Amino acid sequence: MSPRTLRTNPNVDGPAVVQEALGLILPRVADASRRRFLSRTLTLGGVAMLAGCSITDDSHVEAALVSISRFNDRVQGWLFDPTRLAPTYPETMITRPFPFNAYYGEDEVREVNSDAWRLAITGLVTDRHRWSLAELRTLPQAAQVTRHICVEGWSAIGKWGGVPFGELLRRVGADLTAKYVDFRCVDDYHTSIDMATALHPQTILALDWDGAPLPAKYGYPVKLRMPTKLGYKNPKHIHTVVVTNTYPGGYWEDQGYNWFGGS
Ligand SMILES: Nc1nc2c(c(=O)[nH]1)N[C@H]1C(S)=C(S)[C@@H](COP(=O)(O)O)O[C@H]1N2
Ligand SMILES: [Mo]
Repeated sequence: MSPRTLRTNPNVDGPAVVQEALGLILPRVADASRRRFLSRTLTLGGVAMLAGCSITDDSHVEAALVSISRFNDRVQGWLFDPTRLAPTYPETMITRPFPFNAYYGEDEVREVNSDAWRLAITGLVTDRHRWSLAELRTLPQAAQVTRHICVEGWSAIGKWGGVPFGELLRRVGADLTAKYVDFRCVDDYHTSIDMATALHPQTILALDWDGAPLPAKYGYPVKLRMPTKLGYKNPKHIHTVVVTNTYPGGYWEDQGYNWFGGS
């Protein structure tokens, strides 16, 4: 299936076409969370691509959806302005208590022993030194009060503090022209981001929540905080960072969530 140029026809009601297409496609998608995801993300361009497929063939529809999502990643990457800042809020607006979320319940939150923990930064970097929490605390720190948006339908304002991530990448001699930064977590969660977002001034390796060390449930010892991306792109309990040109995917991304995940 090849992407095609979409010319909009003034005689066609775009949103109605999307609605009609969804009515045909959604009943064929077995999984409820994928149905919800599709109904939020399918656009007229997506429908135009699907129109080239036989919607009675599941694998054909699946392939079309994956290619729409990849196309969407490229558009978001292209539209992303590396200097534009996400909104910040006064501390009085911090959501208390701040919600917890993970692919498991709060009773299964991982307890990490920070004496044994080290942060490995590997792949396309010159310094493969493994960082202790104390060493990360000696680096310049920044704080932000920003909004976290989860695709499950909630958002909350929090205050995170830590090391500007671009600063850390520069210190380890990372190849800043590499395409991806991959994050592996103590709970086996995994996600990855584009280099432009890794270097964004509001992307921080957070050590603190609300002025104190990150509580276990919010990702102790470190999480990556990016107000320019949706919640699932913000990994908690990180143990390894990999700078790479090989597409790394992620826990939710491999199940159909959009990879760029901008907010
Ligand atoms: N290691 C890890 N990081 C994760 C997740 C997870 O399950 N494991 N869930 C993601 C999702 S979907 C959300 S919304 C946020 C929730 O972060 P919070 O518990 O600080 O609100 O963490 C993200 N990072
Ligand atoms: Mo989320």
